[in-house]
Amino acid sequence: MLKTPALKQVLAGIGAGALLFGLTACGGGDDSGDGGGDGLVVGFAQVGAESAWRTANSDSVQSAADADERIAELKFVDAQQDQEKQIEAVRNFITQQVDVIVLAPVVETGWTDVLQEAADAGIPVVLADRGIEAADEDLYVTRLGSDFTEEGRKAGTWAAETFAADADGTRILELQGTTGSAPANDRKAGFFEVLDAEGLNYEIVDSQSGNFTAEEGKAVMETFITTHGLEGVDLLYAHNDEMGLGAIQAIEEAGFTPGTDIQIIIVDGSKAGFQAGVDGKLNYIVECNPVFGEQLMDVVVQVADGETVEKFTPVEEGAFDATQFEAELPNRQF
Ligand code: GYE
Repeated sequence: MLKTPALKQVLAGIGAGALLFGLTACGGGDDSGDGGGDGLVVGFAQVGAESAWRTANSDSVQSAADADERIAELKFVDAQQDQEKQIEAVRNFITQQVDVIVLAPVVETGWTDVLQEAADAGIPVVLADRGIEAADEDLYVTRLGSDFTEEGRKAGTWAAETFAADADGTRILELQGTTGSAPANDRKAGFFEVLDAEGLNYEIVDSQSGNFTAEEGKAVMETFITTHGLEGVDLLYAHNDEMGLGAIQAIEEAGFTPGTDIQIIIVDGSKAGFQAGVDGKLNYIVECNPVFGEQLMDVVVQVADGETVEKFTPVEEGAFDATQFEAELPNRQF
């Protein structure tokens, strides 16, 4: 059977054809779940591969499933940041009667119908990473992931302290994540909540989505520079590393010095992000931790067993300023 980790790893290593053969040989089929005690079949509809964070998250989940004797198979779908593809993946998981569906929803809205279909089929849904709108809270069992609002607050706290003495007002550019995604909505809300609470005198010069990618982050930053110039702009708040790193390129290409001419905050904390910090090109990093695969497998098993779980389990995270970048860089896992 696929229960021994060693065999599963071998099967994973030699590809899908062999994996199908392995399942067939075990008497399971691609179309039948396995709730009978031989290990769980889990469907995972992942957002995409848009960032180092995401790649690390996919690796963490896949290797935790491979190593976990309680998991017979993880069916992994990369939805390329497209909600339609995710909905299709969830529908396929329902048809295949998987034991548990794990969904990292690309955006917060538009899930009611497909999640109701999963509920009607008796298949529990676990949200990993991103959340969905509160109105659909009954349609999933639990969410394991970051507290994005808290991440935004950490960024806001640093900005409010750093610019407290900025008498003529702090001029801010914002690169938002994917429009309608939980981390974009919540990182924005938490950030400005703190700036308002602290009474910072600020102005949002511009705020656009860079869709969490380096390419779009760079392109949007180029537009910001063309439209507004950078003179007198104090701060760039980028909702993830990739967009911040793309923006740094745009800033350099326009002849400015990132980290000095304009201060920069990023969220995630990849190796590349910390390296840019060590190089003096950015000023504050809010950590977002993607390495929760093992924790996720525990939750999946608890949910499959019908145990009561918390509605939300936050992943623990920190934040780092310039005095900490160098010491922290070797600790980064992605
Ligand atoms: O910050 C970003 C990725 O949902 C927390 O998605 C995740 C975010 C992460 O594209 O890099």
